[in-house]
Amino acid sequence: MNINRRIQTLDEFTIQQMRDFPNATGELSGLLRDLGLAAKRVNVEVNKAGLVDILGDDGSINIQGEEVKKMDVYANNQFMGVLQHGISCAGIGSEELDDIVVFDDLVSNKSKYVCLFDPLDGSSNIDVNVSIGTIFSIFKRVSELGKPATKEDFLQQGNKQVAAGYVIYGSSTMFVYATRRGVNGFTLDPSIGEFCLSHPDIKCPDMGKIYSVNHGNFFQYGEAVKKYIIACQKKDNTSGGPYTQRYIGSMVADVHRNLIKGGIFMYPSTVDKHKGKLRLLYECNPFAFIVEKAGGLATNGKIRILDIQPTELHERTPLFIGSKIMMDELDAYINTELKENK
Ligand code: AHM
Ligand code: MG
Repeated sequence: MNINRRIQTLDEFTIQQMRDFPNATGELSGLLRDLGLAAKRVNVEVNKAGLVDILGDDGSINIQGEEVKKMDVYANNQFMGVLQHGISCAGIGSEELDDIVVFDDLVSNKSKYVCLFDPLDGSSNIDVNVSIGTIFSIFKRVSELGKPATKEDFLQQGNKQVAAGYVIYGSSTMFVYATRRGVNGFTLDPSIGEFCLSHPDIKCPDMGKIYSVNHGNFFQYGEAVKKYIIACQKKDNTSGGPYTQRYIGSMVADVHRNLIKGGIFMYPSTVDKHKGKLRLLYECNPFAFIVEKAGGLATNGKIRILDIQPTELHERTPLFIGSKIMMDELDAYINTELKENK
């Protein structure tokens, strides 16, 4: 081990970034620090999931009509709790909660940021020891500072995000976040309990060999998507051979892998679900921001995810996201279908 090697923790990194902007107030660093703290607490419990009683369903049904796992509730409470007791967030929206929670106290009302999160995405995978994650999105408020945050603060286009990120609870635990200055990844060093900069300035390769989609839904997808999936399996595509199919069913793990290695992840609309499954505010917007900042693309098949004007907190959207050249290939199939249907 090289003992002279300088390790930079998440907190040191965000403070370092702040030093480049002498007018910065430190609120965003504070918010990221709070999120990092909640992530560490959730990580401890996720790692014990196979051992303790906390594992399993809590029996209730969330706003999306899905069964809630106990760990979802725990993670939601941790993220909401640290942000509420911190001084950098005016309110939150969570995939687990019906409505926004506005903190509405003297300190929080002065905070300029609001945060949306999916506290534990892919939680149906907890019971089988597959990686899961937390996804978050941070906006600057549009409402008046000094007053409570409003719904408009949360229903902003994704291109207004100030920062977005995710935590992956996997073979190691990582905290990855993006600002307009780029994407950086930090791996949790359990021996010191700190996220340490391990993946500076992440770039999504322009081309990859991985396509990720739920093949079980193949016959429910639109014609263009079906044709693209078939093309992914042919010998003569852009990479010069069939792509590799990888789909865990845990978006954080699937998109994280494709971000690092290059690839495309798709959750298209189906015959039954015209808007797909994934939520714009808690899953698609943050990942679209991260992947675009890393040089990739994200659309709903028609427009950029980041240009969608949300109208509801829990709205869903089809999602196509990943390496630029693979996204362009898909786009060509979608455009051909559009022309044929004119
Ligand atoms: P969740 O928010 O209820 O955990 O669902 C989201 C997850 C994503 O992580 C994953 O990509 C997707 O659902 C998988 O869905 P499917 O099983 O339909 O392919
Ligand atoms: Mg989710």
